[in-house]
Amino acid sequence: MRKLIVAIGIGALLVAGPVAAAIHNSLAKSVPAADAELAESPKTIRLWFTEKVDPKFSSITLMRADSSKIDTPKPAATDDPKSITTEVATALPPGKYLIRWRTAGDDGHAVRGTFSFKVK
Ligand SMILES: [Cu+2]
Repeated sequence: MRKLIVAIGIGALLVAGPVAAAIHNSLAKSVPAADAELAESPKTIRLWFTEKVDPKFSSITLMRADSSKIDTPKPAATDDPKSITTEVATALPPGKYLIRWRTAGDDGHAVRGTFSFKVK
């Protein structure tokens, strides 16, 4: 009996594992887009996720290529509950920039990621 229960438990894990991973919140798109080459410095950064996000539990960090931070306000809500935004107060000189984001999904799991864009 015990072996059967263990077998069922392992079976349930095998089934649930990939499904649970697939339903984690993730980044759907962004402006600037990943690997974008912009003619002008962006005035805002906006991220769209696959699930609703709470700006209070989210961060958007803008960095230069050397990982030094550029101050941006705390992320704000938008008209879309799956999207958050922040402002870029000063014009970015030509170069490569990184956006590091962090948020949580409906299940409370923290998710994070990084992408880059260029200002020409
Ligand atoms: Cu999750």
